[in-house]
Amino acid sequence: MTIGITCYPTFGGSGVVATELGKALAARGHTVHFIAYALPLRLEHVAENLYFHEVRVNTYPLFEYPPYALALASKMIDVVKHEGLDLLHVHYAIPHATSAVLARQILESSGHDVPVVTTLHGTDITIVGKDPSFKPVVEHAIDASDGVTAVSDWLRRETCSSFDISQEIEVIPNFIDTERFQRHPKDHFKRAIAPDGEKLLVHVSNFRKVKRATDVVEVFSRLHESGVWPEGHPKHGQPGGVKLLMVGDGPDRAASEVRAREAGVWNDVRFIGKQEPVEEILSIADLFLMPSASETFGLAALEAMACGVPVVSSDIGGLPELNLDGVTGFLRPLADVDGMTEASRRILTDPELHARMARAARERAVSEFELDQIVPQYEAHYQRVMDAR
Ligand code: GMT
Repeated sequence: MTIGITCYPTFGGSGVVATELGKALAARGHTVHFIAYALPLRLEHVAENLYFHEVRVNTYPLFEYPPYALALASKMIDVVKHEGLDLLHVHYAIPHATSAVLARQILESSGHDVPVVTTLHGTDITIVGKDPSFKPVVEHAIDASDGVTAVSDWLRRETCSSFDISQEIEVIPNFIDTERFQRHPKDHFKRAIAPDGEKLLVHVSNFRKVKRATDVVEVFSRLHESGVWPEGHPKHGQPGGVKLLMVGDGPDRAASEVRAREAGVWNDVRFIGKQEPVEEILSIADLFLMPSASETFGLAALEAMACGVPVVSSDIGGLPELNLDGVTGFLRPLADVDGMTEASRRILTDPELHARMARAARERAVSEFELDQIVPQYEAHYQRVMDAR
């Protein structure tokens, strides 16, 4: 197949999933054309069947808001016509699905038939999509798509209950390359970060409000205060025994830094900004914290699990479909900082429990979310959509 993929190229999990999917489809012999305003971050290698088309929006004094959705639709039309696309697959409904539906309609008049598949990722439904300023347009884009997928069953249910749609939604979960995301031997790195054998907690996000990054610092401060040095360690009973790595950047980073200073744990926390490759950091982690207020899937937690890192997360959205309570980590109610602290302490102070959860996390990533299992589900979805037209 020749497939056009549109996504947000520089921010968020939806762009990561779209890019990894495009690369995987190309590796399986399809031709993939990315159509976006910038080169997707993880599209780091060139291949003969992988193309990138940049959407440029010309500015004009009249345009207080440059009409990106229209420029995107025009670029889609151009790529369909000249590259012979069989299908457009857009990630994140706003405005990508609307642009694709418009492009399809315009193309019909010139005899081109290009079905549109929309993948819903999260905030395009849960936060932005429900906003009255977008809702009717999102509703239309979902219903007018030829196929719609959602990254978790929770998101499918949420979409069906929030919008007046008749479209069927297929759940195709996020996936991971478990070759890349596995525990790599990085002992020297671990010793540099935690020289006294401290346990290392890791948080990776874009530090948007929904990620509740300050809760991560809160949980860490409480663990730090009462100490998790193991029995027999010379510092047993004293504060500390834990370090925290905060990976990524965004609006709440400053507030999290302030909280770490106020709590007096600054010297044991490192904010290291956006990092690639994140699997090297996850390879030295003992615990991953995801206290999000909204998470349709939690790709960052899956990346941690694939690296054999137990996860303590909130029990909202699609997280219970990923992180199994008491098996791959613990789930605690939203904002339950005390509960998350105690859950973390249990994992960090019980080597046998930690080993069991680490093993289960890796096994679950491999058995349920491996790229080679999930990508064929998209291929089958494409085929069904094309056959139905
Ligand atoms: O998490 C973000 O802030 C970015 C956002 C996006 O759409 O780019 O991520 C959403 O999609 C990811 C990939 O499907 C999911 O793993 C995330 O859970 C989801 N984020 C939220 O629902 C907040």
